[in-house]
Amino acid sequence: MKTILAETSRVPFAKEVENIVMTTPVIDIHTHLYDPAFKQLLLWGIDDLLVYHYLVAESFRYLDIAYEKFWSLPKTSQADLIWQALFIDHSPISEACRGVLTTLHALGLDVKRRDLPALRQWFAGQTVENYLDRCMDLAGLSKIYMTNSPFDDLERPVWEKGFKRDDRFAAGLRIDPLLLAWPETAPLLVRWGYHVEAGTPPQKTFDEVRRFLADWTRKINAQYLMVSLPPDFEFPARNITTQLIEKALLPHCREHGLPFALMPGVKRAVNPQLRLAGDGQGLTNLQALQNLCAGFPENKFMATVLARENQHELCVLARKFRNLHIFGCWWFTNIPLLIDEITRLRVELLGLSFTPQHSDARVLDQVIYKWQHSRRVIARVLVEKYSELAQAGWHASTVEIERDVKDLFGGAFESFCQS
Ligand code: FIX
Ligand code: ZN
Repeated sequence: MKTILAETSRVPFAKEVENIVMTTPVIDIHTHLYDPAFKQLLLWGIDDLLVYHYLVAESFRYLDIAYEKFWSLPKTSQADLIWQALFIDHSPISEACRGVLTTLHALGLDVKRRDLPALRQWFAGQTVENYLDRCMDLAGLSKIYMTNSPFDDLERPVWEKGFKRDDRFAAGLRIDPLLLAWPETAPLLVRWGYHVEAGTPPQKTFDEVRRFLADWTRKINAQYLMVSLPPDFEFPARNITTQLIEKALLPHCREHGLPFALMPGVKRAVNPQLRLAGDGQGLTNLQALQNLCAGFPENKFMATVLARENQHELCVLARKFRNLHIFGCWWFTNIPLLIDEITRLRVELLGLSFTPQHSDARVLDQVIYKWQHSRRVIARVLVEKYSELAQAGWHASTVEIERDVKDLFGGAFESFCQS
């Protein structure tokens, strides 16, 4: 690796490629951030950075406090424990810890003082409006896709009441409970006026689910529908999940021209005591995705997979199906080692027709580190690829490199959505 880096940094246009990758605006196509109109749902600041579930999981490698005791503490006390365990008692070299430091450093804060109260004081002086501009600017973001769930009791009332939207935020309609917990979700739909009660003929039930999806697609102006799935997801299969997909979701997506984004590979609550930090991952049988892409050529699918071992198979699937757009290095794969490997794999098999990264940020400030770190890795891969072309006598012009990077950073995704 050292040799490759040394060689590529001598390439005459390496600086130019790096500069383009570091400065091209990005469309962040999947986050858990909110339009500021959602008030407290948009998390930001040092305490939320520290209690991020990635850091909670890591801190319990060192903490010996009972899980329930930890959860009973106020957020600042949880953050104190995490800071002490992950930043003071040990050097913060994991990707998620390093991310906190990259973020603070980019904001101009002095991290080497290791002074948590001083950091808190600085954040107390910020206002969300200015801070949002600052974070988007430092991350180089032009647009942020939210994860919007009608099943979220804090989020739903805000949509129902209505608000003036910030046009930098786009909506993704998230439907996990609909597809994965039908027995609990059906009564909710009934309560909201959709006729899916027991005894309703199946076709009428699916029509009513479509009416629900259409109402929410319109209400939030959804740009795609999204679900995360367990590794054992199968399609086709004899169960309600696959029936809802085939008879309600896919017809809805076709009618509205919207992609259906699947995120397979998550094992929810492997350790429930860790709450949000307790999810794991597993290998998915991607035959299900192949069956969807092949069986429904009029539908558009997006996919990111959690297992490293699924990445190659996913790339090969994308080569076979142009109705599949693959994206992001999701969650446990969002570490430099795997971003490098997965981006290389994708470039070598797919050229530029994919979206290498999304941030999955849950705390606004995280977009700074997630994008700075990923941009550096993507730049390294691209410098190498353009220099290999140069060795073959093909010199990419500045305009061509800018075009390519724009595609990787949201252009290819938008074209796919519009196709
Ligand atoms: O399902 C998802 O969208 C996941 O990204 C999250 O549930 C997960 O908790 C996360 O934050 C990963 O980065
Ligand atoms: Zn997510």
